[in-house]
Amino acid sequence: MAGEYRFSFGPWNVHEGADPFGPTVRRSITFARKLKLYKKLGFDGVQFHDDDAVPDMNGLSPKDITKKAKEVRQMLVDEDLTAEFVAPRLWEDERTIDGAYTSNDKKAREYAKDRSRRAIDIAVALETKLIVLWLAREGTYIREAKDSKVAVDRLVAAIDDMLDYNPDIKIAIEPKPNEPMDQAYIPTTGHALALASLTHNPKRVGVNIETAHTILAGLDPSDEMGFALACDKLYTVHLNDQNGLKFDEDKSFGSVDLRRAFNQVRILDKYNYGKKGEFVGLDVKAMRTQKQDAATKHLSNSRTIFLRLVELARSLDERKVNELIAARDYEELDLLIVNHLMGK
Ligand code: XUL
Ligand code: MN
Repeated sequence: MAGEYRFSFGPWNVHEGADPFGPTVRRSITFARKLKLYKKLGFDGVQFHDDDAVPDMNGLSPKDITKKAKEVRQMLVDEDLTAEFVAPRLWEDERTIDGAYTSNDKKAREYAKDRSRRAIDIAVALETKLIVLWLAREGTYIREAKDSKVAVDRLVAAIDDMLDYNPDIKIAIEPKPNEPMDQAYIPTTGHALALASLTHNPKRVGVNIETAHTILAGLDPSDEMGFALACDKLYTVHLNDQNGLKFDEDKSFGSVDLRRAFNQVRILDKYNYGKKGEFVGLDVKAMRTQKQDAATKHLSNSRTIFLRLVELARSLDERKVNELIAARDYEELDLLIVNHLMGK
C-alpha cells in the first residue's frame, strides 16, 4: 500500500530551529547530506526553491546557473531522487521589500520576472516541469499602499511571462492569506484559479494547496482540495497542520486535528490523487525543542500518519456511510467516523 504514493519535502524542512525570537539551536546540514536522508525517511521527491539548487544565483550568469543546476540534477540521479518542483524565492531580496510582481517599483517587477525565468531554467536543468509560486509579498500592510486591481493585472502579466518563456512548464500557485503580509492578494484556492483563468494559458496554471494556509484563511483543507480536484487543478499539496489562527506553524501532518487530516487523505485517495505522477508533498517544520539527531521525525511521522489514514479511509464502511447519509442521520455518521478514527 505504501508504494502507491510518492512523498516529497524541501531541504528547508530540515531546519536549524531559528525563529523570530531566537537563534539557531541545531547545526546546519549540508545539501548533500540532506539528500542522503530522503530515501532513509521514505521520500522520493525533492522540492526546491531556485536558490536551494543554486545558492547566490543573483550573482551568476544564466549559463552558470544552468551549469550548477545540472550538477544538482546529477546529485539527484546518484541518490535515485526526482525533483518535484522549483519555486522562485522572491521574498528575500532587498528589491522585493514591497513585493515582487506587484511592487510599485518597475525595477523590482522586472527583477522578479527575470528571477522567475532563471527559476524556470533551473527547473529545466533539474528535469521537472512544475513551478510553484508562493506569492509571499504580493499584498499589503495597509490597503492604500497598492491598487488591488492593478496588482491582479500585474500578477497575470508575470504568470503570462513565465508561460511564454517556456511552453512546457506548469505553474502551481500556493495561496496563503497572510504572513508575511497583513493581506495577501491571492489568499485562497478560488482566487488562485480565478487568476489562472485570466492568463494566456489557463490549462497550465493550477494550485499547490497547503493545509495550514487554508486553515489560516478560515477554510477547510479537504474542501479546498475537493474544489481543486473538481477543476482538475490540484498539481501538488503541502500537507502539514495548524493549531488555530496564529502564525503559520507547519506542524506535522495530522498532529493537531486527526479528523481534518483524515478528510484530506480521504478526498485525495478517493479521487486518485497521485495517479498522474503527483507527489504527496509535505511542508513541515521540526519543533525548536528537537535535538540534532531527532530533527527529522516530523517528516517520517507525517508520512506514517498519511499512510495510516489511507488505510483508515479505505477501511471505512462506505455502505454504512451511505445508509446514514440517505437517512440524514448525521449524528450517527459523526459517531461512526469518530469511532473509526479511534479504532472501534
Ligand atoms: C510559506 C510556504 C513556502 C512555500 C514554498 O508559507 O509554505 O515554503 O511552500 O515557497
Ligand atoms: Mn508551503
